[in-house]
Amino acid sequence: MPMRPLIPIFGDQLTPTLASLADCRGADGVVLLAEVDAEATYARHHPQKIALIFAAMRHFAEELRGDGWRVDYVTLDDPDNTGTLTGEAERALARHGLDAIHVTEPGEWRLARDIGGWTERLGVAVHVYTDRRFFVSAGQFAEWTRHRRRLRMEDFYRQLRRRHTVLLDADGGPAGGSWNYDRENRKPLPRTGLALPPPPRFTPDAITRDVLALVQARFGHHFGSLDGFAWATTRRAAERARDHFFAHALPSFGDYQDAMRSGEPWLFHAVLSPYLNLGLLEPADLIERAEAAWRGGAAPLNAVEGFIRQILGWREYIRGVYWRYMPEYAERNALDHHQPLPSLYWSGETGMNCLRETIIDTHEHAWAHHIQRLMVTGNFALLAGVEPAAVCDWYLCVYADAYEWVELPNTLGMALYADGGLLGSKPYAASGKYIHRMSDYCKGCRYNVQQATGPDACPFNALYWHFLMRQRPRLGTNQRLAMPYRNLDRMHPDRRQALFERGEAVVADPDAY
Ligand code: FAD
Ligand code: DLZ
Ligand code: SF4
Repeated sequence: MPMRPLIPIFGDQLTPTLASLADCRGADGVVLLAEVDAEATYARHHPQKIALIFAAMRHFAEELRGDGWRVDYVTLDDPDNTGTLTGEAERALARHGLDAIHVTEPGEWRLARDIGGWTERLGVAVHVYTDRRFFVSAGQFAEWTRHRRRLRMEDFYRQLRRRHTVLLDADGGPAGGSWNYDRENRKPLPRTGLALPPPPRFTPDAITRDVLALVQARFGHHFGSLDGFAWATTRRAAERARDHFFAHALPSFGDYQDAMRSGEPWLFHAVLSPYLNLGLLEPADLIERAEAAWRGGAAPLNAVEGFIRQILGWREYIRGVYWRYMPEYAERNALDHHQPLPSLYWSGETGMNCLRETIIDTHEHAWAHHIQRLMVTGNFALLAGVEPAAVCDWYLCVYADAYEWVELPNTLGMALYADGGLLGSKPYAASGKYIHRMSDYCKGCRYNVQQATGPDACPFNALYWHFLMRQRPRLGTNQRLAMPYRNLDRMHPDRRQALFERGEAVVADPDAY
């Protein structure tokens, strides 16, 4: 008798060409999608994130049925729902009399560990497929790290450009003569005269409205508002979001990638990570389209190269780091930081306007763009010495695109330097000067960004110097910090002392600021 497989599809595997689906085409199997309490609560996800995932899962089930698959969909409010993916796989095997499981590797270590126990627990053969939506498998990345002292994203990215013939000129060199155009991509927004593209927003259909009601009832108490939910929840709508980005934002994406503006969370960003991470969009397709936009004259090279680097470079590299170093990676705390996460991260109640604006965006949209995540909330947590695990938990909860494989290395490694420099050659620590240069936040702030001490001084300023002083034993020999340490040494001792004292006060009670 041929095997009849159960094909479980997790909430971030909503891709019709997924390996387990492609390879089981024609088998007399059953696809299982299950909304389960364990996944919805292992972090206190933003309600918009849960609603996006459930609504996209329900639409994907319809898509698969339309494509001829036999689909079993378990809703969260099904009275027999066991609340875990393992429990639902067990029930589905029995319900349909199936005798094997074919599953694509999950995005998180925690779930991979559970699946590792399925053969014994469920008594059937379990075939785990490599997730072919990524360019580089965990094994290939591990191989790349062998014999390397430093894991430079740039080296990795260039190798992938060559291997997949992306943005190359006729003789195999980088298009336009340079591998990286980042130096052209650090412009603040001009004060006037620049029209921002309208953000693509989608009106919820009946399926999504049902999910919104369910999520409001079950998870409405989590951090975050459901009111403005306007995410795409079908593949077709996600493709419209993609097309909108290419038509309206890509040409200026590079120039203003690092800029921030009050009340404007979207700017020229793609805002495609939630769809990419769910599987509604595919990275290879975005890369091809971006390159075609440049070759067709629709977007400049600095924008297109920057965009492709995020997807082919950073996204793959981050995932590689996650699988290479988990589970130990999640425990790292190289700077020995132990402060609790300030309450302001949940309440948004703070006089520091940059933090307040970023947290309001996050609360309203389950979204903030990269520089807000890195240089505002991330930078403050780093400078204030917050325990990395607490910061990582916050990021995993609050963003619509957050899955541990991508959230953890970005937060623990890139923003907090808690991996001791595996990901970055120096901490992304910055004073208020950086935020002032790249945004208009300081204009509306009760603090004065030009001051470093005194009651009205921008707290980031003293915190920055305080961070350098207290971390000197660990960071003092870092060549990339030589200049700020020289500046610190040139300061009058009284000034150093005043900065240190104000830094101590902010670290002791960040919520008072
Ligand atoms: P664009 O800038 O347009 O980039 C295009 C795509 O490239 C993105 O959609 C995304 O899929 C990918 N990408 C870009 N930067 C990164 C990166 N650093 N790592 C991995 N992929 C990247 N991204 C997530 O997808 N999920 C997270 O949970 C997440 N947590 C983060 C936490 C912190 C502290 C920081 C600093 C960054 C985090 N990022 C995360 C990376 C990045 O901020 C988002 O991917 C980006 O803001 C998505 O916006 P976009 O689609 O407009 O990206
Ligand atoms: C994040 C999430 C949530 C909130 N709910 C579900 C769910 O009910 N069912 C499901 O299959 N997946 C869900 N997910 C996504 C999973 O957490 C994700 O697949 C794993 O963490 C691996 O990345
Ligand atoms: Fe943020 Fe300081 Fe500027 Fe206020 S003055 S917005 S706290 S950087």
